Amino acid sequence: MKTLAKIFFALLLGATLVQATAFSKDAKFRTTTVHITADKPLTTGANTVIVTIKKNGKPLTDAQVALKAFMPAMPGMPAMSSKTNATNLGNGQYKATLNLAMSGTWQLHIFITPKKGKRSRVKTTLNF
Ligand SMILES: [Cu+2]
Repeated sequence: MKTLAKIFFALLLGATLVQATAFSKDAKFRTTTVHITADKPLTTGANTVIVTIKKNGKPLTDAQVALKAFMPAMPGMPAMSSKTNATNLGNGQYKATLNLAMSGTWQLHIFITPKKGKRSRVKTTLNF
């Protein structure tokens, strides 16, 4: 009975983790909207994020997406920046791993290059 309870709890926890969104942020540029989520809270080091992109309310499925996180120089700290290409997961979702070297406020630029049409850049900030 105890084992069964443990298994049940593990399944429940697993299901919860899959659905959990510890981080969420929205940004917009003209008709392009971006919804950024992460299963875990942002932290120093590698962070996997899912970026959902819509154009005129419809998922943008065929874009090349790159993310650039940067922090300007501060007293006693050089400027920091990391750029990464996102993987297309389909349905307008793109997955990327951001490397954030320290806590604080990061500027995030999302570069979106659709197969057809104009390129766009959506700007936001990440804070942790
Ligand atoms: Cu800094």
